[in-house]
Order: sequence, then C-alpha cells, then structure tokens
Amino acid sequence: MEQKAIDLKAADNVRLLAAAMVEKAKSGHPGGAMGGADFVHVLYSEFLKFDPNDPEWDNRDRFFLDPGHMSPMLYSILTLINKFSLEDIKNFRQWGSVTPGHPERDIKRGIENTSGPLGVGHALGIGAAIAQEFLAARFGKRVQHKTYVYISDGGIQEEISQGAGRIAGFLGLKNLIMFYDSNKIQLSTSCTDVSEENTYDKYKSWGWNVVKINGNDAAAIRQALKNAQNEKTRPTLIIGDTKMGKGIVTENNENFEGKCSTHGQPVSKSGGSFEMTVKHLGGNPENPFEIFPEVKEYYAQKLAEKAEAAKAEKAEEAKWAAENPELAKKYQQYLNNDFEIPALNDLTFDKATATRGSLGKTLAAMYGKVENLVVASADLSNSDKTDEFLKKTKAFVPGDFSGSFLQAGVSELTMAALCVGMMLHGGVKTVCGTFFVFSDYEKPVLRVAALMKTPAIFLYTHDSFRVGEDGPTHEPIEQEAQIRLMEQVDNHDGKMSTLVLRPADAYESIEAYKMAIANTECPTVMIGSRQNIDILPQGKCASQLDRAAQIKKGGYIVSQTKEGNPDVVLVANGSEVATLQGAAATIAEKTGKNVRVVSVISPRLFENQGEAYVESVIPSKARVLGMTAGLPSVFATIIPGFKKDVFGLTHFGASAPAGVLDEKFGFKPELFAQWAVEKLK
Ligand SMILES: Cc1ncc(C[n+]2csc(CCOP(=O)(O)OP(=O)(O)O)c2C)c(N)n1
Repeated sequence: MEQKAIDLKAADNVRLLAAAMVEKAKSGHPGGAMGGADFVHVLYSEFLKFDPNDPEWDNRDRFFLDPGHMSPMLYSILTLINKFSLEDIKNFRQWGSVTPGHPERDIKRGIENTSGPLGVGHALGIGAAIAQEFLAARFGKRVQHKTYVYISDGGIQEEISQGAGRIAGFLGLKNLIMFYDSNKIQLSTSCTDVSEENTYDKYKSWGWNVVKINGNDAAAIRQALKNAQNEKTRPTLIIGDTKMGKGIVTENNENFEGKCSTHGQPVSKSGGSFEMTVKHLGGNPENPFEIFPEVKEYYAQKLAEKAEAAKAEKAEEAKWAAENPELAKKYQQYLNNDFEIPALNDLTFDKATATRGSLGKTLAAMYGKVENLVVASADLSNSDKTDEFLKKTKAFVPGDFSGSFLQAGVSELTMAALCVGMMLHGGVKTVCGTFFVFSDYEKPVLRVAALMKTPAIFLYTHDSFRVGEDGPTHEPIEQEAQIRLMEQVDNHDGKMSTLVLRPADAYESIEAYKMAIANTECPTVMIGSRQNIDILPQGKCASQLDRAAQIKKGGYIVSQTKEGNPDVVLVANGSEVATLQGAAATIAEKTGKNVRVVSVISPRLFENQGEAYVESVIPSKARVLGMTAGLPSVFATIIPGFKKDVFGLTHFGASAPAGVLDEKFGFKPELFAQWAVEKLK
C-alpha cells in the first residue's frame, strides 16, 4: 500500500475505534478525537520513540495529552500499538475497566499523565521537558529523548498556557514539540465566539518556533515533525488546522464534519449517522471494533522497527554505562530517588524561629545530599525562604540547566504543574514554594498529583492571620481546612492521597522535610509560619530531633503538667502548639487538672496509627480542647465537638502587626487559658 493510502487507512481506523467506543458507552467525546487521528497516527508510527517490550524505558519519548476528553483518540492509537485490547476499549467508561472516561497515568499502557482539567496536561509535559534538560545537564547523552505534547482549543484558552508557554519559550526547551489541534470548535460554541487571538503570534512572542499546517494531512504532519526534531534552541508549536469530527457523515452520506454537536456525545446523537460513518471509514457497522488487516500489518512492522531501534540504543546506553561507571551509578540513583536522607543532627536552633526559616534551612541542608532536588518558587523565594536553597545553587537559564532551581515568575498554577510534570518524567524530586493563601491557585494541580500519586512537595509559608500587616488578602483562614480535606480522600490504592504537614517548631520542620522527601506515595504539603515560634520542650527525649521525629506518627505528646493520666488534652499544630504550651501551666494551676499538650501535624496520619496509639495520646476519658489559627473544622476528625471545643478563626483576618492581631483575636497563651478555664468549669 502506498504511504498516503496507509496513512489514511490507519487514521480512519483510529477514527472508527474512537467513534465506536463512544457509541457503545453511550457517552464520551468523539469529534475532537476523530480530528486528531492523523496526527497521532504519524507520531506514534514514525516519530515517538519507545520500546514495545519495555514501556518504562527511561529514555522513551514522552507523550502528554492535555485534552483528556479526547481519550478515545489516545486509547485507539494505543490499541494499534497493543497497549489495549479491543475488549478494553469496548468497556470504555465502564466500571472496573482500564479505559476510564479521562485517561489516568498508567505507564505500562503508555499513558504518561492523568488529564481532564484542560490546560494542566500540557503544562505537565513542559515540566517533563524541563526535567529532561536538568538530567541532560548532568548525564549528557545518556538522556536523549523528546517530549510531545497535545493541546486543544480548551488548553490554549486556559490561563495556565500563558505561564507554561512563557517559561518553555524563555528556557528554550528545544526537545519540546507541541501539537495544537486547532479545530476551532469547543464544547458549547465555536472558538470564534470567544476569541480572536492570534495564537501563532502569541507563541512566537514567547520565543517558540511556530508552524502552521493542515493537521489532517499526514505528509504535512510528517514534515513538520521532522523539522521540529531538528530545532536546536526553541520549543516548537505545530498548529494543526484540523476538522472536528473528521469522517462523520449523515444518514444521506453527506459530510457532517466541523459540527459542535459532535464534541461531546455519540455520533448517532449528534446529527450524524453512526452506521453511515462507520461505512464511510471503511468499517463494518455490525462490528465496528476492528483493526484493519493492512493497518495491523503496518503497525506490526513499525513496532518491530521500534524494538530494534530501542535494542540498539540500549546497547549504546550499556556502553556509556561501562565507560562511565560512576556517572551511570549516579544516574540510577537519580531515577530511583535513591539518596540517603541526611539526619541533620548538626542543624540546631536555640531560639524562637519562624518555620518558614527552619524549613528553608532544612531544604538548604539537603542540597548536595539529596542530589536530584529541584526547588521552585513563584517569585517569592526570599519570602518563602527557598532562597536558602538557591544560595547553594543557581536558577535554570536558557541553555544552562546545571542549577537546581526554577524561578517560575508569578505563576503558581503553572509552577505547580511544571514541578509535578518534572516528577512524572522521573529522575527528580521537586519542591515548589509560595504563600499559603495562594495555595488556592495551585489546588487543581495538587488534586491531579494526588490522583496520580505523584510525590511532589508543595511548600506554603505565611500560614495564618499572623502574616499581619499585609492584611486579609494575604491571611489564610480556610486554606488549611481545605487542603486537609485532601488528606481525607483516598487514592486508588486506598491510601491517603495527600500528606499535609504543618510543623510546630524548627525541629518538627527538619523532621517534616525528611518525611516529605522520603514520601514516595503521594504529594506532601508543607505549611510554615512567617512569625517566630518558640522551640517546644525536649521532654524526656534524648534530643530535640528525637522529640520532633515523633511526628512520623502524625501526632505525639509534647508535654504534660504532671505524671499520670491527663484530665485535659490540648491539641494543635503549627504555631498554635507553642501557644498551648504557654497556656498549659496556667490552665493546670487555675483548674487543678492534669493538662497535656499534643502536637498533631497531620490528623489523618495520626488516625492511621490505629485506635490504641490515638488513645494513648488522646485518651477518650480526657476533655479535649483544640486551637487553630484557621477554621476549627481542621480538627473535625479528632475533636468531633470542634465547633465548641476548638478555638479557631471563623472570619477573615485584618491588617495590623501580628502581635496586635494575636491580642485582638485571642491567640495569646493567657487569652487561650482564660477561654479554656471557662470551658472546663
Ligand atoms: C478546566 C476545564 N474546564 C472545563 C472543562 C470541560 N470541557 C471539556 S472539553 C471542553 C471544551 C474543549 O474544547 P476543545 O479543547 O477545543 O476540544 P474539542 O472540542 O476540540 O474536542 C470543556 C470546556 C474541562 N475539562 N476542564
């Protein structure tokens, strides 16, 4: 078969399967998927480097899909390369299937990223391209591959594309190739109803290499990809002029392409005819789930070629490893996050310290030990104290990725996605910092990271109204309650999807970072204070670090006014633990009760230890009172009567020095003691 003919046949096969799976599921998005078929066919058959026998090969090209609703396109092309069976795609969107409505990261099946929230997927891909540069700067030609990203009108419109496009252009990510499926139709309107932008010029102005082609023409796609592969300094955007619902026809066999109605429902419901469309695409309406014999043969040959090429490249890798044994060992350490986490026994704090500061110092102390750390900040490095780390290294700049820091500019959502994307690539461990109040800007990425079980670290400082003078816009109130809800959500492994740590003093900060860096199972959120916090008592522990290391159980006893069973347990995390510590003696004195102070850095982790441990720390017979600088519901799972028994803040903060706000809002030890004594009457 001639190239042109097989290209069309294969793309039609992708279209056929995409339309069929949506039709059978009675739900899904066929139109976009059918328009993008030509591109994915050319990409997967000729350009995308992978080893059919080793899906996790670290040197594979990465393909990141942004519009997750176009999953039928991805599942179809992955069926042509044997990652899915026809049975799998017949079960599209069904209970227990491996083909959920929107793709979920599954490397063994060729899915690099979970996608669905438009915009995020391509930013993850751009992050992956940054990780590659970071690794290439250290391991040279051992790291050689491309990152392909697929974006649609929705992703182009989402604000995150501004940040991601700016950074990719600025950094000159030459190994990044993005295809824009420009079909000019979105969910409920035509694109021209909402935008007149010149996307070509927009990306040009960010420093991209931009080309415009007919995105349904295999030859044009082939040429554009070839050119893009040779680009030496810039990321490439291929704007593909495509047809929504390519191949759809009506009952009367009339063209029904370019119709908004085909975006999000089965062809038969859109005004097109499923039967006639199947016929038009060369399929059998009785059994539309078919791989055409000539397509099967073509792909079998392509897969054999890819397996050969991968074998040859792996032989090169082995040669490199033999010639560079030290570097090869190190590379494996990077890939496996196999660094010993330092004990940091020599990191000491002898006076009240803001946890943003102790977190910053801890992170800096990790530099050079956990060698694959990449730290980012959204233009707050000198406030969120990631600059402690930056002082030891340098920021990425165009052409030089030998540093370990990403200055993301003011773009929190983008930064979060880039960092998570770097981790999806593998070989790095990321930390991204900003103010806690702006966690709201990052939340959608944290959620996707939680779903993917990506153990990125999200650092948030300036954690309460104690930010002070900046006023209520900068004072998180509900943010901890919001983010702790993620702790309550389980991932697909039935484990907590997010770990949230708000250390109570400098030593808990050290231990918290150790936990976050060691965490391979889910994202970790770290929350630090702007204001100084007294160091908590060491108690009977051998060292302050030993005392703080008890946070591994989520919560522990900090102090007690006398031996024996406590009558009253005071619970908090973060800076409020020190406030309770300051109040405990007064409460004991005024009530004659035995008062225990407990630090619960993570309520969910604490609960995970089991009833016996929880009972040993917070006995059910004791009266439990809590304190938080945010919404009392933070402790809902530990203190069921939180509305009455947790002293918190249920209103916005105000602009004034932090000490004044403490006074006004009742967050001084003596004021809490008064409140508690009243409660205990
Ligand atoms: C952040 C986000 N907002 C809204 C949606 C819902 N949604 C799914 S597809 C879509 C329109 C996408 O249009 P386009 O990207 O052009 O895809 P096509 O119509 O070509 O399939 C919308 C709004 C979403 N998935 N993510």
